[in-house]
Amino acid sequence: RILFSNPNYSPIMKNILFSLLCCFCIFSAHAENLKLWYSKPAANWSEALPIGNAHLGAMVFGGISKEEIQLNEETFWAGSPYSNNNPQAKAHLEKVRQLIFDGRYQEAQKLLDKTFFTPHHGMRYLPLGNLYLDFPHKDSIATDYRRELNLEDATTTTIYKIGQVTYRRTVFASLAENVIVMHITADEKGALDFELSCSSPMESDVKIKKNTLILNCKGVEQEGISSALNAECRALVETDGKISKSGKRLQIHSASEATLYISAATNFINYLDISGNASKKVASFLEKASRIPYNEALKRHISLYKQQFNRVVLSLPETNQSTLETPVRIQKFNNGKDPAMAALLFQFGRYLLISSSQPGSQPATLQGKWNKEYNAPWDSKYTININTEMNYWPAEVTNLPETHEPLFDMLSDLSHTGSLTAKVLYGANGWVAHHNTDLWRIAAPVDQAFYGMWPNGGAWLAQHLWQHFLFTGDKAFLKKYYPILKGTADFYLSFLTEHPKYGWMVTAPSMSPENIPSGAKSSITAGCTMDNQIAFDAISNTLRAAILLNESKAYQDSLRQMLDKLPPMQIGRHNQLQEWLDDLDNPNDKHRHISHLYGLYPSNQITPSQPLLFQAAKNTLLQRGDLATGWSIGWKINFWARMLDGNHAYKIIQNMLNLLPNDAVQSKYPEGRTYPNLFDAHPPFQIDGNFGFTSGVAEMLLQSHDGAIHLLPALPDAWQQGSVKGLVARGGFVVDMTWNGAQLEKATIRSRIGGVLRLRSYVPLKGANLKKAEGKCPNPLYEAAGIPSPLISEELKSPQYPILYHVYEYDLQTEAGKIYSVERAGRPE
Ligand code: FUC
Repeated sequence: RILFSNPNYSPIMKNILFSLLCCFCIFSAHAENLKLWYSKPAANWSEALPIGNAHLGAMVFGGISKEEIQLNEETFWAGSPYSNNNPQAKAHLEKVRQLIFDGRYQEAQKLLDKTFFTPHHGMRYLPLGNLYLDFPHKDSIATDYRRELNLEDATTTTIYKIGQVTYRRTVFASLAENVIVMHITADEKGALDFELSCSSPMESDVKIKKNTLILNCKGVEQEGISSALNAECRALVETDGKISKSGKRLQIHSASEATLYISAATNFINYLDISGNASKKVASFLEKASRIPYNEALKRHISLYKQQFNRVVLSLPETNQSTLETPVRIQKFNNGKDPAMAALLFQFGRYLLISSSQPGSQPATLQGKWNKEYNAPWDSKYTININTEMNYWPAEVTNLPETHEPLFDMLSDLSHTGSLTAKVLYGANGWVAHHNTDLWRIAAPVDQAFYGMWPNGGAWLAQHLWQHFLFTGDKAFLKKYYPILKGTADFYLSFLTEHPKYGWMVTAPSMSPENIPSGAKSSITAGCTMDNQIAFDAISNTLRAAILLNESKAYQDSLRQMLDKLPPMQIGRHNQLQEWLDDLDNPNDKHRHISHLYGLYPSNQITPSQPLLFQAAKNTLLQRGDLATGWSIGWKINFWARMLDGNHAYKIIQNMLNLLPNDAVQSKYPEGRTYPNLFDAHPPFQIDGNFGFTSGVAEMLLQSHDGAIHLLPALPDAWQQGSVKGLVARGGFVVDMTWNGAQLEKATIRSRIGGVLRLRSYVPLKGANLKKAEGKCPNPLYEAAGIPSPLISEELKSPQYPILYHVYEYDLQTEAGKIYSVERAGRPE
């Protein structure tokens, strides 16, 4: 402190001293840096700690006299198999299009509401119930209390003392068996007594069978779709003490330790089949799991978890502030003295992805797998006009490709339901999904035309298939999923219609999610920019896949012809990227959706190789501002990373790491975007913001969408020193990097599948066999999108933009499985 407050030191000197201090701290504090910790039990859900194994989710409160565990089971949803296609739609399609092209948007919207929608707007994800453990302790006499969530082993621990006795509870959701395991110990023989009980917000019934508590819950009807799911949750107790029963409670006395095995199931088998048996399933999970002794169960869980989690390590400088308890770290983040906090939040996103999405599970919903509400916000379903896609942005780049699989399974279901929707609503080929779906894989629009008349959700989601291929080069995967990708292109080939004024082929009816043009009363439109960009990706990526898989030339030609007829991007009179075909943007619009920048991120249609477009996208970003809902802030981190502006991305990170203690005090914390448990606040809690944050940080460190693997493309000044291991680039390159003075020092790259590695860097590099890059991108897995030049509004004539940045580029021929190293060869010119 003396050094920092010394007026004799210049700011540069202070910076150097701070950096040195940070360097020292990286090594001294590492063991603690991946823990969320608290000195008090959770007073509410936003302070409780999430655990999950993708099928089961739980929030652990860590109470002293009363422990609470709030539970979810991923297939417990309202309703039953159904679809929401309105058979009247197709007969009105021509009329709707005519109204749109005549500029009679409100009339079009009314007609759409009447003929394209049904009373069914998606079913909701349900809570299961709460498990309570009542201990004969008084909160007030407990000492040495601490609870934590350790991201390194995916366990939560609560520890405290009553008198001389230390009580410890460890809870984890096993990735090995489908159970949540809770282990409770007292370090004095026989000092552990508690009562176990449960409740549910659902219509439910509790029974006790020997050492097992059984909760049966009924699902609910919604919007006229009858309920067909029931859930059963069981908690089985193993202990060295005695167990007795008192009404609907299990009593455990005179124990030194107890292990609870908790599991749940429903009768859901798949979106068409609900003939399962919840009791049988849960009984078999417990039968298997309870035979495994606690220590062995813990070992198996940790080993599976580490196989995924340990693939990426991000080290940012630790300081004294990094040792403070988590809510205080959030509160103080903006003083700039805790760089490691950003690394914790980055890894928390990876932890949440592992815990909410695994092969064979459902995809993560708006709340991941964690919902306590009887009526969840937005039904906690799948909003596919941004939110579900954002959930999976970190999957490939942060080296967790298996977590992506549930999304691929959902795409496979949607390609079936969506092909009926395409036929019934539009008489179109291929398949379509609109802006929401749910457990039952509905594909027709929901809510109202104003929000939901958007036929591009399926095509956007399907780009995740193509992206998985680019990251892995896995041709067998591409072949398997090609029909789904192709189905989105086929939809556009038959659905797009010629715009009478412009002659381009456009989506109609549609809207730019969930925004309206300045002064308009209806959102309904034709061919808005995001639609054109998604159609471009669906068609051009299908074309690239078709070429690789030797599909017929005639089909390839039909795709090429359609690409030529899509509207180009346009730069409008405020120097912005136009959101609509006409120049209707309001430069003061702060809307959370910046849909037309889909082309900047996640797509690669707007890059520095198109400087006019790149600058127009930047102007749009500046006009929209830096504040927003949680997920929109998450998106903006990715946008600024793609803008190659690390300091601006960091500014957005600061807006994210702003404490909201809980939803009840929202009005006092209008800018609060992170709860004490690090869940992201829309508000309310929505998990996409967490995932957007994680992918945003990855995007600041590594990019691979624009003709090269760009090392440290958007490093902020705030991260002077650091290192990262295990990020993945397209082309199957696993990248480790260290940096100093906010510049790359060294990179080590493992090639998973061989191929040419084109490296891009702001500093000159040296390394064995490194050659100066020449010619066009040598590796199709990370080549640029190749889009037509933008149109520029009359008012703007031809804006001049400066050269953006200087880079060095090198090529390196790689072999599968080999490791290559490069290092800084001097200062940039
Ligand atoms: C979209 C967003 C909202 C919210 C909801 C779940 O409709 O516009 O902000 O995230 O999804």
